[in-house]
Order: sequence, then structure tokens, then C-alpha cells
Amino acid sequence: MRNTYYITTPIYYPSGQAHLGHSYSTVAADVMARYKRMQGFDVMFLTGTDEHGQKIELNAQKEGLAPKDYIDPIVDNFKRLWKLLGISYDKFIRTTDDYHKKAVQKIFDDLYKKGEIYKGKYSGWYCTPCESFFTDVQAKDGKCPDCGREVKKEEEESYFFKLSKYSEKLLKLYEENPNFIQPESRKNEMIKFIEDGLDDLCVSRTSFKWGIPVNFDKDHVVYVWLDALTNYITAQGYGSEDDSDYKKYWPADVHFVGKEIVRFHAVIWPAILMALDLPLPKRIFGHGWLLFGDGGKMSKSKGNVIDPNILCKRYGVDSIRYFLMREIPFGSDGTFTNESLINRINFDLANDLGNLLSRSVAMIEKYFDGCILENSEFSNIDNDLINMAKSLQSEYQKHMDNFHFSAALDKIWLLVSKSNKYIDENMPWKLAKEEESKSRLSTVLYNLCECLRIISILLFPFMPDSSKKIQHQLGAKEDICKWESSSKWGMLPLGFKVKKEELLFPRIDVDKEIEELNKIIENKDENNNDNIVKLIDIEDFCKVDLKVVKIENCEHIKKSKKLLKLTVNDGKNTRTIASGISNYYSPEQLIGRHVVIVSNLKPVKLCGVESHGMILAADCSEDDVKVIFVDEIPVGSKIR
Ligand code: ME8
Repeated sequence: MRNTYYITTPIYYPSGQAHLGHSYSTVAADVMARYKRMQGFDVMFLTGTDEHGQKIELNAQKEGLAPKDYIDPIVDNFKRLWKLLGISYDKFIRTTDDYHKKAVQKIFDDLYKKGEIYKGKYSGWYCTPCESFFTDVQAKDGKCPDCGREVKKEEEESYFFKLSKYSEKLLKLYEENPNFIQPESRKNEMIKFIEDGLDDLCVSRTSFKWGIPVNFDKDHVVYVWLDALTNYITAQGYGSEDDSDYKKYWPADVHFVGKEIVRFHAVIWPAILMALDLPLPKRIFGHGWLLFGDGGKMSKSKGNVIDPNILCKRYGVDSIRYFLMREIPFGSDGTFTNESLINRINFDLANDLGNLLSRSVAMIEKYFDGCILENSEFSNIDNDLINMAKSLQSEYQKHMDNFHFSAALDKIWLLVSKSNKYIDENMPWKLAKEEESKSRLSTVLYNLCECLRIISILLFPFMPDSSKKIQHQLGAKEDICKWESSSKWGMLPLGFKVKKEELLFPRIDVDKEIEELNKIIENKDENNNDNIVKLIDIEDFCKVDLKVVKIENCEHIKKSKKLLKLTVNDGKNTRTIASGISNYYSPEQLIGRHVVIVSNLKPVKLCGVESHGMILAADCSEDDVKVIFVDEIPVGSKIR
């Protein structure tokens, strides 16, 4: 049986669009998942969306939408962004999925039956954006200690989870498993948090409806964090009929989370699992934040373009993935600026890596018609390079296994720089001038290709497309581009054929680019949002004549499976309308009802019936349509 590796990201709130911060955690998890797959692990990589709670309910209300209608397009955008960024997740959980809801209800029931949950009354402070409860002491000055926004006083009947009784067990867990919380600084914060005293946790709400109902007390919905945290096991089938993936993959090897939610993952989540007598995840890694202020550094730019869609379009997906993982040590905070991104692309990618590849391949094409047939003339100065290349895999692995992504990339770049220096030292253009140096020239270029092959393998988790492109240009076949071959020298068989293709990372003209970015910033509303519905003027709306009518008669149209023929009256006139709702309503359900029609549509003929208008109905889902009934509104009323 293969070793398994289970990695998760937080499940994100679809209360706003997916942004670069979400991309940061998700790219990191993707890098780790690809790295482990490359090593032969059977990987389960889970991400998803956390769709219940008061914040989503309120946002949907503001938009005049049902919560599910509000979140569906946002969730689609998350998925679209993950596709764009090359995120290779194995499962995507939505907490509104039926199997999850049932499993959460079962978990809540089990905890209740075990005496881990009891009914009481909550009185305290609530931060809706963080979906988090606070005591008087924690919420000093009426502000959330996590995000600084205003908290609200809440008083409601609630169920409580006996979190307080787990203090000792949690402290013991951290002590016995020193790597359970990483980095170390986050562990110390958690120890302090527990030592300050844990209260029992309110795990149900009654003051709003958008959540999973408690099975045995339907006035209550499950607290969104209990609902969300359990995703890590329900997604694998825990609490469902088929729990084979749960048995195979749980416990998770690591939960990647932002530092602000380590508390939920390192305190509440293990306590819930302890209460359920289930195994605990092996590690919680609380990474730092990507900050978007300009840090006073930018002279020419008018802000930052941080929309990942725009950034990927302008600079390429791999450059963004590289930047996110290289610029800031995982675990620390760091500032994102367009200038730092452009500099990384120009220096690390275009100058260092891109140049190394294009120079090496171009010289082989120029001096050897693209084909190296000999590599026997070694010199002592090759040893340094070869040794560095051969030991890169183990150095890289040490960092990757500790989630030190930036350090792993640093190691790769040491070999990139060394290779570039090797070109300068050996001056192939000089060797090419002497016939008797051709053999040495061939060896030098072979060595460069071997370095590039090793670099491309280790780069794969970070820059999957570029890694494949490098291998393609080198003419390196798949069997010598595997993890195992990244510690071996001399894998490229003599006679391999290189092929120069377009530049992997074109250099960016910084001044011109900043000017372009400034234009995007100035026209933010027009350019920055692909997802906003195009706005219309009030004049456009006034052109539509909406009226209340009564359905006087209704029958099926023989030639059509979908259409009903309706006779409607607006108090003055009668007209015929053909409407595609026969899969959802029978004529009897409609006759006598008041509905809204668009009365000034141009008439059209549908299956032989001339239709004068359209009935308003809502597409609730793909297979559910609901007519908007307005029985209490008098016939003939105009709707504006
Ligand atoms: O907290 N820098 O969801 P959320 C780095 N639903 N990472 C960032 C970031 C930034 N500027 N902004 C966001 C929730 N993130 C809960 C999680 S899990 C059971 C439930 C990342 O949409 C980071 O991983 O607020 C952070 O923890 C997460 O997005 C918060 O996402």
C-alpha cells in the first residue's frame, strides 16, 4: 500500500470574491500536494467553501437574494480561480452539500448523547465578520480582538460544547507533540490562550436561520465554526455511508491555515475530535499574512493591482505562484507590492532562470545543431557544480518537509546562479572558436543541461507549466524527470535534442508596466471586476412595462412538452401568453392566481400560439422554477 498524505486549506467564506490572500494558502497547499505526489505519496488535497453563518445571511439580504443564490456564483469564481492557478485539489467541499449537512447533524447528535453538549443561555459579544464569540474581557471597548471591528451584544438560548474541560488535555497534546502547532510562535500563543482560561463554547444559534438545523431542536442552527471544522472529516465520508476515504486518509497530515484561525484549529478542533474519540490531525501550520499596504515604498505606483485574475493574465500563472512562495517565508507576514513582483520576475525568472535556459539551448543549437553527442572532457571546475546539483534534492527536501518553501526555492536558485557563473567562467563562445576545444564545449553544455533538468524537476511543485516547458526545450523525456532522478547525474542520454522555444519569462519594462498598472487602478470599476453584472440606466428599466394580471384560464399546448397557454386579464383586456412552466405547474395550480407579466414584449408565435407577454418566474435551481405569485396585489397594478 502506498503512503497517504492528507493536506487541507481553510474552507473560505464565499462572502466576497476569492482574492490573493486566499490564493496564497491555496497555492502553498498545492505546492505541498504536488511535492508529495511527485515523491509517490497517495495524496488527498482538500479545499472548499464555508457557506453558512450570519455574515453570509446578512450579505445575501443586502443583495436581496436567498443565501444560496448569493453564494453560488461566488463559489463558481473560487473554482474558476483555482483552475486558473493550476490548483490540483482532489476534493472541493461546500458546506451546503447534503452529505456534509447530514454528517454535521450526526456529529452534533453524538456529542449531545455523549454529554459533551448541554443547553444554556449565551450572553456575550459576537463579531459577525469573524463569526466569533468573545467575553467582556476579550472584547475590550466593544471591539473584536481579532479584526478590530465592532462586536455586538448577543443573548440567546444556545447549546454549549464543554470546551473548558479539555484545557489540560490540549496542553498535554502540545507538550507530547512539539510539532502539532507550527511555527513555534503560534504554539506559544495557544498555550497562553488556554492558560488564560477556556470557556465552554456556544455551538448553536437561534437568532438567524442560515445554518444546519440541530436535528433534535430545529429552532437552533449549528454554530458555523463547528459546521466548518468538521469539513475535514465529512469531506472524506465520515458520518456518511461510504467512509472509505475517511478510513484511508484521516488523520490529516497537515491543516494549512492563516494565523488568525489557528485558535479554532489548534484548540476547538482537537477538543471536538477528543470528545468524539477520533484521531487528531498531525499538524496545524499557521502561515502569515500577505499585507497589501504600500509600506511607503512606492514612488511611481498609485496603489496595487492585487486581483489574481489580472495578475495571472499579465505575468503568467507560474510567475505568481513563484512570487507567492518565494517572497515571504511561509509563517511570516510580508507586504505585496506590484514592484516587488515585477522585480522578482525580472531578476529571478527572466535574468537568472530564463536566461540560463535560453543561453544553454541557443548555444547547443548554434554549435552542435541542437544535439550533444559527447560529454567526456571533464575538468576539475565541474566538480563543484556537479556536487551542488547532486546534493540539491536532499537540501530541498529538508526545507520542503518543514514547509520552508522560500528556503527550498533559495536552494534551487543557488544552483541557477552557480550554473550562470559556470557559463561565464567557461566562456563557451571562446571554446567554440577552437576546433580542439569542441569536446570540452560539448561537456560544458551537457553539464548545463543536466543542471537545468534537475532544477526543472524540483521546480515542478511551484511552477508546473514552466517545469514541463524547460524539460521540453531540453528534450528530456519523462522517465528522467522524476523525483528519483533529481539526485542523479548524467541521466540525459547522449544524442538528446534540444529545441529553443519562446522565452519562458519575458523581461518587463518596469516604468511602462507601472504606468499601465496605474491606468488599471484609475479605471478600477471598469476593469477590476469581471463579475459585476452590467449596469443599466433607469430609462432602460422604465421601458419595461410590468403589470399584475389574473390567470383566467390555462391549458397544455399539444405540440409542446414545456409550454402552457394562459389567458390573463389585467382588469381591462384579456391576452394570451405562452409560458414554459408546464414541468413545474399544472393548469389547476395556476387558474385564479395573480402574477406579474412583462406586458410590452413584442408578440411571438410559440408552437402555434401567439404569445403577448411574459410571466415573471424565478430559476431557483437547474430543475426548479417558481412563478412569482402576488395574489394580494390588485389586478391591473403597475410595478415600478
Ligand atoms: O476564516 N494573507 O474563511 P476566510 C494570507 N471560513 N492568507 C490569507 C489572507 C491574507 N491577506 N487573507 C485570507 C475563514 N487568507 C473560515 C475558515 S476553516 C474550517 C474555516 C487565507 O474566507 C488564510 O488562509 O476568512 C486565512 O486563514 C483564510 O484565507 C481565511 O479565509
